[in-house]
Formats: sequence, structure tokens, C-alpha cells
Amino acid sequence: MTSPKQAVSSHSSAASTSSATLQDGMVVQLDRGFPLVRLENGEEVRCKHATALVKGEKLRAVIGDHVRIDQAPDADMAQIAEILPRQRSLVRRDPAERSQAQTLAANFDTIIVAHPLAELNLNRLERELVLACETGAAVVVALTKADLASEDEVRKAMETVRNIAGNTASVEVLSETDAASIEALRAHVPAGSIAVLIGRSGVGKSSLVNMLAGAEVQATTPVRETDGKGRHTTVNRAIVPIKGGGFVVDMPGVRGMGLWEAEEGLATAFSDITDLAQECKFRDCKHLDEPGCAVRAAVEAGSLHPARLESYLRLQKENADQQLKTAEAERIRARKGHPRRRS
Ligand SMILES: Nc1nc2c(ncn2[C@@H]2O[C@H](COP(=O)(O)OP(=O)(O)OP(=O)(O)O)[C@@H](O)[C@H]2O)c(=O)[nH]1
Ligand SMILES: [Mg+2]
Ligand SMILES: [Zn+2]
Repeated sequence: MTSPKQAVSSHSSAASTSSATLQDGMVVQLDRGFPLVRLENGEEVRCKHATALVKGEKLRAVIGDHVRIDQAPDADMAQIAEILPRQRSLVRRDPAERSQAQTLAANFDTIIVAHPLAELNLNRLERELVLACETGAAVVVALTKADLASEDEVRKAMETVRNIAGNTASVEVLSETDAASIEALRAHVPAGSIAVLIGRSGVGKSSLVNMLAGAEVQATTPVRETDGKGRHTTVNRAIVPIKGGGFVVDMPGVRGMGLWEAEEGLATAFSDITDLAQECKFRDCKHLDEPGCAVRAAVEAGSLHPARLESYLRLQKENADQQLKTAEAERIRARKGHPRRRS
């Protein structure tokens, strides 16, 4: 099956364009309008997608994409003629069209998963870690708003999250009031690198961006007092330069993080379980009620938390269901003679 992670392989409408007029750039802002592309000379240009590029496919440039643009002097607007192969991409199941993938960002080095320390949602964190691990990027869990928690809560949260993150992700405790904590986060985004910030609305992503940037570049809003929910303040995706470091992508808070072809991400994010599974009697053990199951044995011995196994099985089922649905949708498309997704 083709993965959207490799799906963008030199998609191009350049055949109809003289390559001499094409310029390399990167998508640095994405809002409801046209993508903003920064060219190598620093100039920023609003671009539309060339018709030939998007014809018959739902392909669109995402934040971080390396693109080639056509700035013909007689054209009304610059055009993205080519999206270069993505080195890395963050992909979730499209919440609207569930048999499709949606790419949220491309070509980053690090993913920072933000959670308010005092309001940890472990199920959500586990899911985000699977998606993050699937990209192959370095992963950092940012436990935000630590100033709102007691020392005891900080210690407990660290322990819980370290257990989940294992050695697949670094964990940082952050607070607006603690400059040293921001320095620790900055160290994860050295010059020349790009980090993407993900997490629910209101967890403090834009606040982190501002602290990293050393200026109020992104708007922030207090969470609703009644239920503590965020207000979806950030609606655009933007790449912001970090003072003395690389770049950070501020993203709108996303609710749904449905898995999409995340088998490797599952294996990495749940390496505690996949390591144990090596010792199961049957190679295809589902860790349900098979004899000789080393994973169940670990739960019974108390060395693996039952909730951890439950999460793993739930996410694995979700991933398998998605793959079946996608395969089915592909079959239907092929039968109807629709053009298949390019590989
Ligand atoms: N006490 C405290 N409040 C914080 C901290 N970081 C952020 N906040 C507050 O949390 C609220 C939400 O922060 P934002 O940065 O807007 O959250 P966001 O994740 O960007 O939210 P969306 O853009 O809606 O996705 C703001 O009122 C911030 O001032 C912190 O370290 N301590
Ligand atoms: Mg924000
Ligand atoms: Zn087993």
C-alpha cells in the first residue's frame, strides 16, 4: 500500500513550464488564503497551486513543503509548479473524509507534543506519540504551565510521562515563569532545524513560540474559565524563527488525531510492549488470551500497567481498521475507473 509519507514524489506540472523560470522556496505560512512561500533570496510570495499540479488529486502544499514556483511576469499570480518529495511528514486521518489522509506539516526535524502538566490526558498523549514517532522525527513532550501545579504534581506527572515516553521521547517541564525551562526547550531546536508544535487548543503552544522567539509574535488567549477549554486562537500555520536557534511551526490546536498507517509509530511508541511481544509463544500473538503470551504475563506480574496494554490494543485496532477501510475505498475507486492515487 502506498503511504502518503512517500506519496509526494516530485509532483510536478513543470512539464508545461520552462524550468528556467522556476524558483525554489519553502511554504512558511498557510492560512485560508494562498500559501506564503519564502524564496531563497528571502522574498516572500503568495502563490496559488498550478492547475496541472492539483488536477485529479487532493494534493496541496503544506507548511514546511519545499516547492518550486513559477513567477511568470505576465501571470496574475505566482504558482506552485512543483512540490518536492517530503523528507518527513505528519499525517493523520482526515477528520472529514475518513478514508483519506491529511498531512499537517512537512520536513521538520522535531515534534514537540504539548500538554498542560496539571491536565494530562494520557490517552491523547499516547496517540500523539504514535503519530509523532511514525514521522521519524525527534520527539519532545512539553509539559506546560508547570507553575499551576504543586511540586508533588510535577514529580508525579514527570514519572507518569517518563514511563509512557520511555526512551522514544524527551520530556521537558515548562513554565512561562521559568526562563531556564524555555532554554531547555530551545536546546531541542538548534540553528538550522525546524520543530513542529502540536497539542490541543489552549495548552500553551503559541505561548511557547513567543518565549522561544523572544517576542510576542503569536496571539494567545486565556482558556475558558467555565470548562478550561482553549479558544482556538491560532488559526494559521506559521514558521517562526527562534532567537538563537532554528524555527518552530505554530499550529492551530487540533482535536482529532486519528491514526493513519501508523504501524511503525505504534511499534516505536509502544516499544515496551513490542519488546515483550518478542517473547510471546506465537509470533502473531494478539496478546488477548493466547497461551504463552509474555505481554499478558507482564500485566499479571505487575510490570506492565493494564491501561497501557489496553491503549496499545485500542490504537492497534484503530490502525488496522483504517487500513482495511482505505484498501476498500481504493478498490471502489479502481472499480469505478477513477484515477488511483499515485504512488
Ligand atoms: N499559568 C500559565 N499560563 C500559561 C502558560 N503558558 C501559557 N499559558 C496561558 O494559557 C493560555 C493559552 O495559551 P496559548 O498559547 O494561546 O495556547 P495555544 O496552545 O496556542 O492555543 P490555540 O492557539 O487555541 O491552539 C494563555 O492565556 C496563556 O497565557 C504557563 O506557563 N503558565
Ligand atoms: Mg495558539
Ligand atoms: Zn502476546
